[in-house]
Amino acid sequence: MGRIVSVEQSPDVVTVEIESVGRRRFHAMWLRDNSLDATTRSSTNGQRLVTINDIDPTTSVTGCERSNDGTSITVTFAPCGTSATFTADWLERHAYDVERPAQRGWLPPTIETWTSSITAARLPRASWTTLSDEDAILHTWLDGVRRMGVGIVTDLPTTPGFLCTFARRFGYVRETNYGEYFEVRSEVTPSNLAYTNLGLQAHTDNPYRDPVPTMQILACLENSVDGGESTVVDAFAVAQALRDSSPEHFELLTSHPVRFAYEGTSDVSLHAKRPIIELGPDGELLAVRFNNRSAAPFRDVPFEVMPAFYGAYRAFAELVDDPRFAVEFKLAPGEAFIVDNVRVLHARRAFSSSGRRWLQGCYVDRDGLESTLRVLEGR
Ligand code: NM2
Ligand code: OGA
Ligand code: ZN
Repeated sequence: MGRIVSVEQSPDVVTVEIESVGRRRFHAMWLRDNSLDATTRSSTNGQRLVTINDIDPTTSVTGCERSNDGTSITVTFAPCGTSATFTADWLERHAYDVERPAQRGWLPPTIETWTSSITAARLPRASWTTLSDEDAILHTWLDGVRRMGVGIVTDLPTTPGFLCTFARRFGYVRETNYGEYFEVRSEVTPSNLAYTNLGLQAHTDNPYRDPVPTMQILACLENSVDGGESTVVDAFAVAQALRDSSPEHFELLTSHPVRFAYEGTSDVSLHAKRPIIELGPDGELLAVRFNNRSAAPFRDVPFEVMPAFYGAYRAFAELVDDPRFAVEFKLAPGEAFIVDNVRVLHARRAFSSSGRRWLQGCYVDRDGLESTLRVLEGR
């Protein structure tokens, strides 16, 4: 942890020099708004007690004292007259006077993109026998899932619905029209092409839903068919590869929304309008939505741009199908995988009608998983 070696103040800005970090500037207004004193933040739950309108717009810094050991500074403000202490560690973690990625489609350092070379052996993997009651094992596995966007669990009971017990170990199940969980097996009158023995191109689930489910679990109860292998593809790696090889294609897919729809049963009509590659306002790569079965007619791309847009869509899809991005495995009964459903695509190979294949699936919200992980990390 860095020590504050020096501090300078002006009415508008406090500048701290943090050992082995560097110079970081903070505005008076920002420091006042983020004060951690008991009149600004509730000491029981940490929530802010004041609104921005409670803070004088002319707020300035009238004093700034460094503690003798350099672990904190205490800042005094006018005209309110309050003071607040900020630790070096807190200032370092919340600094905004930092270099930012220049390139659109950047990812935070918590994310590691991957391609086929990692192979299934290097996917985050844990056994339910230990994951179920050892927090250290859960912590390591969730950390891997956050970094890679995918994880495998083995030794799950093949009791129907057990995947929800697994999901509740770290998060909350997201119920949809498909149920709390759903049966994935070949049916005579399927309400969805997933419920057939056809191969499925790598895809994200439910892009026709807004908000889209952010995680999916698929658990295997039976698998004695020929075929039916599972594949996962890191669509963040694909999107960045597209950006690096054809920036104009990347630009097209990020700057025009497409439509997705599902109307597979008479009681459902789900529609959403979102880009295939979604960037945040600061250019961060946030989400990919890709599903050939539920793509609806695109009608938000101008007539003049549509041919180029199709070129970009095809270029992206060719990379999605390129084996150099795919990691393949075959689920055995008692095994399950989880994917970040706005990052990692999943596919399956077609399978024979001889033998039996039975998976169960459910959706989970990623924010709950990340919350559990932060708590395990000690925040
Ligand atoms: N199922 C498995 O998003 C999709 O339509 C893919 C979803 C039917 C819940 C399949
Ligand atoms: C799904 C799906 C894959 C499989 O149900 O969403 O993609 O292996 N299934 O059956
Ligand atoms: Zn799917």
